[in-house]
Amino acid sequence: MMVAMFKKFVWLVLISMLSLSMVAGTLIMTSIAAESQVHDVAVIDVSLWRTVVGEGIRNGFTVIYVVVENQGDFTETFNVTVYYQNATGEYSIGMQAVALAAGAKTTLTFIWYTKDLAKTVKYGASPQVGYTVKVEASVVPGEEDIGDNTLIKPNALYVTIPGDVNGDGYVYTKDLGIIGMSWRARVYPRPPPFPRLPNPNADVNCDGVVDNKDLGYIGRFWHWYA
Ligand SMILES: [Ca+2]
Ligand SMILES: [Ca+2]
Repeated sequence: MMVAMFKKFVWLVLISMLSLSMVAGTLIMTSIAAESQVHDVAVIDVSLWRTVVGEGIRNGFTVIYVVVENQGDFTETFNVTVYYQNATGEYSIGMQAVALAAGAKTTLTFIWYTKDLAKTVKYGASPQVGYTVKVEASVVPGEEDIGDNTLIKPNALYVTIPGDVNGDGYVYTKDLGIIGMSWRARVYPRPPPFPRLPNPNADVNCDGVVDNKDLGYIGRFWHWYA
């Protein structure tokens, strides 16, 4: 009788130990799975459509294409802000909110009006200096990998004398050649990859077509130095 009860007790202890360890095992597995799930958004590419603009062009603009990606395991909503930098500081170009499912990416479009930007190009400088563009994705709750939330593109946009379409600080035959290559072409913003031609920099007055009006700037500033 005692022996039978003892055997039963031993079995009970063994079974409970086994089920406890199974529960513990499940708990451990669950917590490992939870730990490998992350919150992580990233700015993975920044490209500018027009890369050279004339100083003071009334309707001057370029377009900035920003690719952001949700590299985490949850749907995220975050802000993407684009700034430009020069020697005096950092200024906002625009901000957009974006919602992305896990693993998804998207291209955002920002228009950058350039009329009030001071010239950066100086004839003879090597390399030429342009405005730096910085893109920042806001940190989402629980995010640890925040290094890829910021992407900086140095010399993203060169501002120069109108007609200096290659941005080397001098208005001459090379600029004329670039206008010639895109002559009569319509230029309009489109996401990358950008075609080699037409060259949007050739549209000096930023009205969407390369024509006599753009050639007029070359004539007006012929052989001028920035
Ligand atoms: Ca030039
Ligand atoms: Ca034009």
